[in-house]
Amino acid sequence: MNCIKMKKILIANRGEIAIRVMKTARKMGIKTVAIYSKADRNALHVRFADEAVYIGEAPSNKSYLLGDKIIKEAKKLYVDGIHPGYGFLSENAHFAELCEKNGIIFIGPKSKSIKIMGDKLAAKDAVKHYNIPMVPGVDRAVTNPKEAADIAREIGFPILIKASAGGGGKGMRIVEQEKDVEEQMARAISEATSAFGNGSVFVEKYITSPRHIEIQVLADSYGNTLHLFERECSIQRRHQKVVEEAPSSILDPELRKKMGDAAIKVAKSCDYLGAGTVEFLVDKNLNFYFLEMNTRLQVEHPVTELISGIDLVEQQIKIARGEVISFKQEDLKIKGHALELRVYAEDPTNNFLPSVGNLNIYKIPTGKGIRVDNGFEQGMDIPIYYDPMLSKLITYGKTREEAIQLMIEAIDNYKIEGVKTTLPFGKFVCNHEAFRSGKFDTHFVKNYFTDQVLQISLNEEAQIAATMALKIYLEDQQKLKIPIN
Ligand code: MV4
Repeated sequence: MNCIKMKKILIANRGEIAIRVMKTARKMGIKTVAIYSKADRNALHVRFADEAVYIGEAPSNKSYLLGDKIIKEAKKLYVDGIHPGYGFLSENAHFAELCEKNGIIFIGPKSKSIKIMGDKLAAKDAVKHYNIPMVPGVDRAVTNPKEAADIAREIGFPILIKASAGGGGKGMRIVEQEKDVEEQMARAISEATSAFGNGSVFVEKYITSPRHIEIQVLADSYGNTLHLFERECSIQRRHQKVVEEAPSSILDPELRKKMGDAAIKVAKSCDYLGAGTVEFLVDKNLNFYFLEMNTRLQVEHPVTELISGIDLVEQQIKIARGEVISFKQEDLKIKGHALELRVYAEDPTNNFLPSVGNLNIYKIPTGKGIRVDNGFEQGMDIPIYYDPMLSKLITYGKTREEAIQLMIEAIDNYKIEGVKTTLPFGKFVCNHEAFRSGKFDTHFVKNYFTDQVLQISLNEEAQIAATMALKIYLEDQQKLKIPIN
């Protein structure tokens, strides 16, 4: 085994994920370097690190996205490796390459894998000889609306026009009938051009009510690739995941093995290294289709850690320093059930508008089966410049019911004042019959959630609290009136 020195790493990120990575580094005896912007001078991740360097002004393009500057600082501090977290530079193939060129290990895949999987058509091309189930459609750019209409007639409506460079649903257009193909295609191309500087689009059959299920993979540099089961990510709002869980209630061991094997093949198709995620759609008949691969550690990785007992950051670091993965596929077993709620500083009763301000009160729930990956503390201001995620509330139980019950209690014990958060929304999901029964798809939020439902349940809660207070008050009054003689 050809092991590389890794005594000090720089975490090119902020918030909860920077702290999450530092915790494992510390556990492994590795020194940590934080970077920070002007808005994050007093942030928790800065204080958590062994050393910290100021990078620049608050906007991310003047700080957390400055690859050259970050590498320059890393070299000054004799850093051996850089962990990019998620977002920011994590899927920037150029940055990964720049690290290597400067003699710093990028804790992630090779830039070639990032480049391939960052382009959906290149990804389709890479996996085409691996017998991976794909959504019916074409695996090349389509520019002519007549051609798109021909394809649509062949695969049948509805179709989905997608941008090759796309992400987060941008440049995506559902087309129900032939007469709309031309107009929607023009829109998809123009949206993709302005959002990604790449107008390349392709056509797929639209899977109407799918579940979004992803498989966690790990690959070392000795050809060992394995999977750590699935995460159910169907509960999302406008392409932003809100609640994730592992395992998924719709997979049985047989389907889990099939999807796991397919995910491993996707990883192999691009010579993957480290931790990655392969996304699939699963339709009503439990057919699954490869969508894309995310070449980073994902936000929702904790649910996989809890059910597998594997520290994914530790694996990333070990793989990056040239170690062999020390366990085999057969050693891995799912134990228990984990749920994650993303706690955003957004107002769920007002269209999830970012709710920035000061965390006047901020008390995190604790207890058995509760994990909070957090980036904030009481008294802090939430900067307006970045993603407004405060923390991830994660629960773990023997069964799904237990994890859900723990989540409801943990939400009640999470005390936040000063900003509105998605905590009440999480409770709405956990109490919803469709979620509890496991009968939901990617349209859950759109189908069941309105500002009003939450307002009603929040009012009911306020009502109950007020009634309780009144009851206690009256009882106390009674006690006081009891004659002493
Ligand atoms: C699809 C699809 C249905 N059919 N592709 C959304 C973002 C991008 N990652 C792919 N997406 C989808 N692709 C076909 N052929 C439905 C979605 C989709 C979706 C996927 C995962 C999670 C949430 C979603 C919400 C709406 C649409």
